[in-house]
Amino acid sequence: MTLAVSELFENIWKNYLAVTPSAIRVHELLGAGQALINDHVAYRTFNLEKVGIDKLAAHLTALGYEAKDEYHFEAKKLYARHYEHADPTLPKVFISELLVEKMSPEVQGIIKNLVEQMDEIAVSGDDFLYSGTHWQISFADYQTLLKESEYAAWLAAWGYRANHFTVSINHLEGIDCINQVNSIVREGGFRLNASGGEIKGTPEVKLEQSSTMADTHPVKFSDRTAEIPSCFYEFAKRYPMDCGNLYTGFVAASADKIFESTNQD
Ligand code: OOG
Ligand code: NI
Repeated sequence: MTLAVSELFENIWKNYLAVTPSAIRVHELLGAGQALINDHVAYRTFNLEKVGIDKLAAHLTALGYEAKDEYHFEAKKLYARHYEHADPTLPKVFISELLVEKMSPEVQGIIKNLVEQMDEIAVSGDDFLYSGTHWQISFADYQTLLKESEYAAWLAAWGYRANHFTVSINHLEGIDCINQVNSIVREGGFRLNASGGEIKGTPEVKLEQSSTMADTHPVKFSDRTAEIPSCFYEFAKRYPMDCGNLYTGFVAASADKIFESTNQD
């Protein structure tokens, strides 16, 4: 039985809040108690057969989501696709995957070991998109991943949960531009991701984005507990295309910098 789409996102949201308490504060700052519309949520995975993008997307396509554009990230060794629903109030979903074969043999070995620990059936469970990790990893292996791919390390520690939610600036009452959003969030005590500048994208590419740096939260590794970056909040403003409809895709050059919102100091 598949969950109703609203129930699915409510569960994803609760699971995200459990490690991202800042999200409540972001809502207070921007929503003044009103419900906010989320432009998109994002997931990370490995491009291995058992857990590739299609496995995550199956939970969405079953609810009417459709695959749209794809994106390549050469330096970070990632591939991504985004999904949309016909109901424009439902968040788009951006799913990326690490090109495991492009990692060093040592990192490939660690990742394959993690995925081998997973029960095949977990991936098709109703709760998969808010199920977290399905493996044990030592702190030393986490550190090895971190040296080569921050993305791989984050995924190994946090697993299958929304990496971020994204406030749709277009839907905010009384706030129009991303500069305003950034000021409010900064004055609220948050640090913004400054990689490539606080604002990624321009009206010309039809999408402007910014994001907080991820909260930190304790993770239980197999041999110790450590406090590491968890999840963050993003802000997006979309601009109309020539036809008049808002652009609904993503911008690879901007996304490349948004990934860095889970970097450690
Ligand atoms: C995804 C980064 C890309 C966007 O909106 O461009 C992204 C991630 O950090 O997993 O979310
Ligand atoms: Ni995003």
